[in-house]
Amino acid sequence: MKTFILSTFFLLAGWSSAYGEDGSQLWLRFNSINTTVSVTGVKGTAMTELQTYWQGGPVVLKRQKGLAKDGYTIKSQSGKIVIAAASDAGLLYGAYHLLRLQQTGQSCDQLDISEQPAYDLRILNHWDNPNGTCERGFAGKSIFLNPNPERMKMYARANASVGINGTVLNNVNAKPEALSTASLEKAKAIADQLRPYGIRVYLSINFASPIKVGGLETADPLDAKVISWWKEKVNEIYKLIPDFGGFLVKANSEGEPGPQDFGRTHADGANMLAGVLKPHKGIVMWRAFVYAPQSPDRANQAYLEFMPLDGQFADNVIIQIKNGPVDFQPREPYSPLFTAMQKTQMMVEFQLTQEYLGAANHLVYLAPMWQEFFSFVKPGSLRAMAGVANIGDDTNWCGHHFAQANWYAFGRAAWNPALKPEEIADEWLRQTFSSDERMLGPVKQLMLDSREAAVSYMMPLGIHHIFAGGHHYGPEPWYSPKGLRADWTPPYYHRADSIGMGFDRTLTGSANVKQYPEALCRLYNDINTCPENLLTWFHHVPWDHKMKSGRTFWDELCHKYDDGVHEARHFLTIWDAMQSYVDQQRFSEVQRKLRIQARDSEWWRDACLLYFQTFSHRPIPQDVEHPVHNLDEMMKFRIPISMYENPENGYNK
Ligand code: GCV
Repeated sequence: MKTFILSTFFLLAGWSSAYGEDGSQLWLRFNSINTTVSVTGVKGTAMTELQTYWQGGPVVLKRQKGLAKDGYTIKSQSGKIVIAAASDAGLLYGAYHLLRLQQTGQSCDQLDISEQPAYDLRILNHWDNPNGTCERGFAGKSIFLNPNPERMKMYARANASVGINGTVLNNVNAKPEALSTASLEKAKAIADQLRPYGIRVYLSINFASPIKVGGLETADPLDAKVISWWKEKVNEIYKLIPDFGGFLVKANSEGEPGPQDFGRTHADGANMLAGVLKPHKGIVMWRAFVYAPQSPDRANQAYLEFMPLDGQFADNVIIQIKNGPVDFQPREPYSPLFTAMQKTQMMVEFQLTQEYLGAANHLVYLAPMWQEFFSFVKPGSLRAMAGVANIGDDTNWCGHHFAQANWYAFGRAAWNPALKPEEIADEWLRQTFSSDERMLGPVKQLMLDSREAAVSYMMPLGIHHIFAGGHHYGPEPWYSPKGLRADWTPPYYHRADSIGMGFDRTLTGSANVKQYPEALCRLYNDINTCPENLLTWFHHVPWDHKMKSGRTFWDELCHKYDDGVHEARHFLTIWDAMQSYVDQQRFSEVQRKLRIQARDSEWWRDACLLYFQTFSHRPIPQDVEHPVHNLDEMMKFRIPISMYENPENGYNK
């Protein structure tokens, strides 16, 4: 009785700000009171979740043919709530929808909901290594290293609650041993834990596995022995994991092996694997993240390699393309392959882990960036959505409490890319923190502004890839060690000189603009019509170029960096005022991170402005806060973050 009264108290009062929370419950902070509410109909995970967490009226779960795969309806009928779906997964998504309504405080009286996902495949990509490190991971070790059943269950519930239905367990820089029998047995154990939540597992494979694991002399995709090795391997996988999803492949990219090593094309490689997976209904997600040291413009490379193959891929191959043509930068134009390829199935790869956005130290809500992408690329032109996971074994899963929002938003956007970033942020905040309007309004705004602020203090006006070598955390626009390939150094991208800065990708430059549809090509090609937020992406912009604000380019650059710093400081001020609406533990942990973010933003501004000033030879405008550091100080500064220095990761770019 006492327990019931206490939990009812918390339910009514919300979580008291006096109580600490560690973030381990993510957005699923239900009070499990095992109510006596009747949940009848189809037995399974949907029923269990509702029996444990639903506190409203009676619910009936029923199967209904004719509804879309994974789709569901929720209707109020004669005093009951009826959830109908064609599959167990659909019922589960319906159950979580209902729980979301409960947790966000919405009325569940007159329900008439009908939902179906935009994409069948909504997949997380873990860049987890067999030794437990996570490439570009900032939230501890891999959750798959020693899978803890409770944690796995929470992981599965969290994914299913936002509609994520697939997970690639290992890094795209795949170790051959990912296909050893021992690893496959481990993958089977994880698959068994995730299956009740409608989640399939996939594996990244190393293209040279027939050599490295199978002892063959070649991995030529057209070699009969190689094909039969893959067949046997795939049979072994499906014996262990009958609903195995398929392979994710990084081939001929950043030193990974691939079909080109044997004089074959991406299509030859992808189709061979697709052929062996096909009888099992498996798929191949073949990445288009390719670039070459000799290429005069890295942004051109994927198009050059993949366009000639348009229409040549098997029907169970999907080409997985990063949202931008270079590499998950704070702002990039969309990858032109998305509008160019017409006869090939494509999926977008977003990066949830903030490799280029302040790791787990900066609050950067990514849904606005994805919305921007979808304003250029029609959601219907894609088959699927993949997100590089930001999940690790940290108590709060993602390193930063607000990074959980990116995991959440990814699932919601993969279900419905038309959802607005503010709707998703609202839902997430209500479930994760509170529905108190005094917190909701300001913090939602902070989230919505956060990506643009990060662009301003890191790389405004189209600047890109001026990150510190290797770890990609801070600024190092000067980084250019002797002998390192040029496209792994910032000067390759910013090209600052006495005239101006930026990469000339116009028709008279690298002609990258030509890879875009004609109207965009024209728009981007002309310095006077090119959107200013992509100006130095497409143009070498003279320091005195007149901007829309009336300022010179140099002055605008100074203002942008400085605006970013002020915004980062403002985020801290907003959060500081939230103490009474948020539990103490998460309040302090977020506050500490926001302080780091504000300090880092100064570091970015000072390092970049002082460095670019050595080319512009112009003064920093009077109305801009002047750098508090010196350039040589900045150039000597190295951040000792051990996780970045892990030799296992072998970063040199
Ligand atoms: C998994 C970038 C990252 C690499 C990553 C690569 C990729 O280059 O820095 O860590 O490797 O992208 O997406 O394959």
